[in-house]
Amino acid sequence: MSNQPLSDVERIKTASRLLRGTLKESLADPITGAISDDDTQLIKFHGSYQQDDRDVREQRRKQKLEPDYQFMLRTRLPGGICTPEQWLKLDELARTYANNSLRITTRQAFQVHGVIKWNLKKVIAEMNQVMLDTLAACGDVNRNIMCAVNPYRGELYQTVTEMADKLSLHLLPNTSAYHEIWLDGKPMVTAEESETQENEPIYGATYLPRKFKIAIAIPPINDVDVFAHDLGFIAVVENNRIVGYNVTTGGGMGVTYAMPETYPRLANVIGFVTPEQVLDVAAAVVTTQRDHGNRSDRRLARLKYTIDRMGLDAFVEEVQQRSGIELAPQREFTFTHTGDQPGWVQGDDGLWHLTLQVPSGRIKDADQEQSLTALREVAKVIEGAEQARFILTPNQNLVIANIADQQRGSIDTLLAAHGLQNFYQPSVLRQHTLACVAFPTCSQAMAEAERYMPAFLDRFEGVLAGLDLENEPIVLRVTGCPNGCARPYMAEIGLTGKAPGRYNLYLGGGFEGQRLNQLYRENIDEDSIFNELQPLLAQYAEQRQPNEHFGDFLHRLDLLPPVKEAA
Ligand code: SRM
Ligand code: SF4
Repeated sequence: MSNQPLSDVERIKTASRLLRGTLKESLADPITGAISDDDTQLIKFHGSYQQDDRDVREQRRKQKLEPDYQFMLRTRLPGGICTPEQWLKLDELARTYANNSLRITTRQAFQVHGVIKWNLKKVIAEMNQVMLDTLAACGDVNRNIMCAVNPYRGELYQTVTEMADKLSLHLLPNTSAYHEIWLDGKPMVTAEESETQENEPIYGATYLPRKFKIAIAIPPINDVDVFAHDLGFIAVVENNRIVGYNVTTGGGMGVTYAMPETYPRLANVIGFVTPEQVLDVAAAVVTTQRDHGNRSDRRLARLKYTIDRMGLDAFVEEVQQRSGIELAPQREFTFTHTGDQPGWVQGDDGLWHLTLQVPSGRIKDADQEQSLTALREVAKVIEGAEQARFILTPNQNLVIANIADQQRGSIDTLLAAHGLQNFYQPSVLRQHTLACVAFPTCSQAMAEAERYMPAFLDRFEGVLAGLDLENEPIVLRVTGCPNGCARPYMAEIGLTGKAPGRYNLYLGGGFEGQRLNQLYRENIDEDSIFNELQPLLAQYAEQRQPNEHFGDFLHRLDLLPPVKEAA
């Protein structure tokens, strides 16, 4: 561990009395739409970020008004699964208290944006009425657990989603602060007692040095991007039963441009565990990071840096000692792709599942496509069906799951009536594209992402069509900054925002999510992006081998610059 002084966030966590801070006082303060600086760090653990509308920031500054403060709320939703009743509640909250949209995140959660301070408590309390919470959706704790989305695989799917639930509960903060602050729960302990009588058996009083992320994959589909996670479990299936999991650790995306010592990293496979061993191994990885992670510099605090500092062998040894479990040798696995397949598919049990491709995960009523209304109507239709579920995918898409044959027609009719035909049959490019939120809500955005996609994709589709490449799947991911919220460093083509209208271009990631891409050009505008891509794509069109992906092609022909050894 570092000898440097602790970061300010560590001070705030230490003083917070297990995440209480002065949040109650901040919420009650009538003078401002903001909360105190320290509380802006603590509220993340409760699933919210203080933001302001960046589109009007300058105008309000000129008018000498405080920024247009508002809050984003993110749900904890293991595996992205919710009931039609929960959907209807979120839809109502989005229209009553937020910006008339629901956002499916790249980690299978919902976000609502634009909630003002005075409504925050109401929104969380109403979510609670339908058994939804936002606890630990952000902050230095384990975040929403991602889980493969394949409801058509019956029992296998049920097994992994149950595991995601168990992991989420096992690693949930123990503090009753959430209950007290948002749900008017009676304080279980007084402020003074909280330090001695309430404890966090896994996290301790200062939680983790940094965020922590877990995913569960079922090969051959790597929809969860398991190698981008701090901790991952790859299901090993024998005779249609999950006999255990290969364990992966040390993945992560975030980079700080000015700090060459920061880097994206693919997780390492460290061994195999049985289903009974999963919780203990997960807790051992979490507590190893808790005790060995960097608490001085948050930019170097993720598990990937802890592992590289300790050395992988020493890290694995520590995990084995803490859990009392010796990891078995890893089993074989093969991944074929990361994305989702839109359209209807029938499951092992005869029920039907419809995957809809939702552009950048944004559900809203636009002129042509009214997805907010359409999905509200669908939720009403399937509300009575006990098994029906909505499942958010790691690719910002949506599955309407467990639908009886006789209900398919009415769902199709409703979606068509609201202009969602393209959600069934997006272009091949759009099917493999992710974009983060970025402007106007994200405080970190340097360039547009979600809002830029429609125009960028139109132009890109034109380029691909001109080369007869419109049916070649190419993974494209765009973010407004180097934090990597759409996992751009795993993409065959990745763009990360540098300044308004300017991006870094990364090329050569693996279609299966098992290879990082490489920085190809820095700080270029849209014309330059296409000037760079055009000749490479033209060469790909001419010289690719059957079924060869663009990223693999760039590597085979040695068209990429040498990798800089970040670590
Ligand atoms: Fe993220 C911060 C949005 C998935 C890496 N991310 C943010 C914040 C909260 C900005 C901030 O700090 O003020 C963004 C809020 C924007 C907004 O207005 O909504 C934000 N991240 C998102 C979402 C909504 C992107 C999306 O378009 O879906 C995703 C929410 C996931 C969820 O439901 O929990 C989201 N973020 C990711 C991912 C992808 C993943 O986890 O699979 C990553 C890369 C993987 C990783 O963590 O290594 C990611 N977000 C970051 C980072 C960089 C972390 C790092 O290690 O350097 C930050 C900045 C930070 O933590 O300081 C960040
Ligand atoms: Fe914001 Fe950057 Fe994440 Fe995009 S990648 S949502 S711009 S933090």
